[in-house]
Amino acid sequence: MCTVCGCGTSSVEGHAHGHEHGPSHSHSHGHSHGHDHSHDHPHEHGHFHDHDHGHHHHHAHHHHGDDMHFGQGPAGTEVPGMSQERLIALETDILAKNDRYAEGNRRVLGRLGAFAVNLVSSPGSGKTTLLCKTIEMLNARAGDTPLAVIEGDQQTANDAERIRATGARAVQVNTGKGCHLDGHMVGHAMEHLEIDPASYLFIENVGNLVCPAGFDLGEDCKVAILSVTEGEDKPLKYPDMFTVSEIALLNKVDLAPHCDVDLDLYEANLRRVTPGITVLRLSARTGEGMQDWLDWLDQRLKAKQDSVQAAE
Ligand SMILES: Nc1nc2c(ncn2[C@@H]2O[C@H](COP(=O)(O)OP(=O)(O)OP(=O)(O)O)[C@@H](O)[C@H]2O)c(=O)[nH]1
Ligand SMILES: [Mg+2]
Repeated sequence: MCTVCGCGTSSVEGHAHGHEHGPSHSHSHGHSHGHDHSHDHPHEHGHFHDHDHGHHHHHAHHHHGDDMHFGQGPAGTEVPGMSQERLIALETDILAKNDRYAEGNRRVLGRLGAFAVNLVSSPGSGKTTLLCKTIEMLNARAGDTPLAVIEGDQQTANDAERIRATGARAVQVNTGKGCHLDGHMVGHAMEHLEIDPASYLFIENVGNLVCPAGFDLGEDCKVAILSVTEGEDKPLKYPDMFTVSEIALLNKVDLAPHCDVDLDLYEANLRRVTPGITVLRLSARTGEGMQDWLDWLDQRLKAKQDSVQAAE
């Protein structure tokens, strides 16, 4: 299950591969076999019962006036039929496994001096468009930096095809019912791509403003993409994604004149959630503001290489 949303999709948990050692194993996945692995679900059991709100069972939600809060127990979420203690134990187990894979990925990237970003956003804010424009701009300049892309979506290879159309290498990871990429999936995708030294690895996460925040992939940083059409209140409503992101890209500024949006308020709301966050306003469509993003990437790649060299 996803321990962030409790949605019952299997994740790093229980996968029968048995490799606890991170992604350095060398079995050759063709990624066409649908990973139909079977495992024991720890369902305790998530049936939808008609509960009578008598509160004799262990529900942790609170009523404040007419409002209800389901995230106030120690686990920060509720799954029907599962105790808060059981939820915390499951989450700890799943995230510990995920973190082992993520650490393996981070070691591989560290050895290569490659800089990896995890692009997170709600569906349709412009992650793939931004990546295509970024790749075009990187390719257009002299001495272009090698790069590779991991595309995460529930279904279809559309986004990987859009990336490949730019000439870049990309692998599509379909998560099925899964609502986020995890460290294990990214480890497989990295093996498949054979990441170049001193390169960029762009990871486009599943469009979802909630669950990807909880899963480390071994990336150097998370980049949150928002678009002007989504509304200024999104950082306040979905804060987790912004507290784990180092930089927020406010995309589709070309549409701002057509939307009832206050860009200064958008930015202020981001800073209310994450005071130190870098915010760049840009349009992946027109290219406005894109150079600042490329400069940020270059700076971060250089800093990574300096730290790799210092460690040698
Ligand atoms: N006007 C305008 N449209 C944009 C911009 N960036 C993306 N779009 C459009 O927004 C829509 C969604 O863009 P995508 O790049 O597919 O968004 P995504 O975040 O990758 O979507 P998912 O992968 O489905 O989550 C497309 O119609 C894009 O053409 C922009 O800067 N300006
Ligand atoms: Mg996309």
